[in-house]
Amino acid sequence: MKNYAKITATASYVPANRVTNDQLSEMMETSDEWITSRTGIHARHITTGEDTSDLCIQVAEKLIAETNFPADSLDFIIVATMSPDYTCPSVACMVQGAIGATQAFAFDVTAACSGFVFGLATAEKFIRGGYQRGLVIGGETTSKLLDWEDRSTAVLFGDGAAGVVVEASDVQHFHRELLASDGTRQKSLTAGKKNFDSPFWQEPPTDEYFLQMNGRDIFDFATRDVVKNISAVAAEEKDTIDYYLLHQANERIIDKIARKLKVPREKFLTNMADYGNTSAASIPLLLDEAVQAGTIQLGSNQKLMLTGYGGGLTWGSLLVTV
Ligand code: B82
Repeated sequence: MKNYAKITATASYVPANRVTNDQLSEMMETSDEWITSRTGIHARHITTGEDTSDLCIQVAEKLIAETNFPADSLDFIIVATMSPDYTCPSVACMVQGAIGATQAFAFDVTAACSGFVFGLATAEKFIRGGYQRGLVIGGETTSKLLDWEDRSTAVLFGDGAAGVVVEASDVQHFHRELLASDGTRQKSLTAGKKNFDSPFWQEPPTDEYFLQMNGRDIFDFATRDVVKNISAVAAEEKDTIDYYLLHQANERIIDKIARKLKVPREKFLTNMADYGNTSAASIPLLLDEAVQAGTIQLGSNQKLMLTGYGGGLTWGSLLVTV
């Protein structure tokens, strides 16, 4: 029976405008040395006119071109984002309309930097339930959520989108998953608060529209809770996993997680040097880059750990073969 899920294609798209640490140092009190030593980030792409839907549409078009199937053969489109163009319509519906995926249902997933993993886990359930083919895309224009006067956050994030095609297969490729959330730690990473200004309730203005994070708290979260999560999903397969693809927030997080798991650092792919933290886009961007480079080959049966962690708090891992 053909209802296991399988990743059959990857694609990505980032805005052309590449902003280096040196360029940021001209705009605010920071330096390449400061950013590089603390984060491992050298540059990021920042949109100059494309919104999240525009990035995601580019990714969807590439995925369709790559796989040679008609857009109307898609059963669903899931977009993971915390920086949608609108609250309504969803970015996923904007993609659906743009590419003519007339038979697909479409919706967004909001789980911050875990969004792609949560979306992919959701897609897997749809395939298990009988749907044949869908897109899962992570896309962000976080630059619109940043306080560009705040050097502690403005240097960390980048814009971009990337995604995968998920199709039905008669062979199992999704082996284990564990998703988690902790809303009691919701204030550790926040963005996008819109204050009420209705005839019935006027909230005092705050700066909570801008992304704010407690670096120490979420760093500890990433290196404690997330390590436990990866261990549980890897179980006795830890050493047979070819690559660990973690959310790309900060090189120091990856270093510490690798050390705590006692897994060679080389098994952890990274690309935040070139893209910064692209939130829900970071894992598919990393996956697509590795596929383009030939490090990961779809159809090769390589075993991958996909792990997201972010605001909410939210976190989770999927153990897949590709
Ligand atoms: S930090 O705590 O300020 N730090 C430790 C590495 C710098 C010396 C910091 C910085 Br800078 C950037 C990111 C983080 C961090 O912990 N990020 C996250 C942790 C968990 C979940 C998501 C993220 C994220 O940034 O997306 C810490």
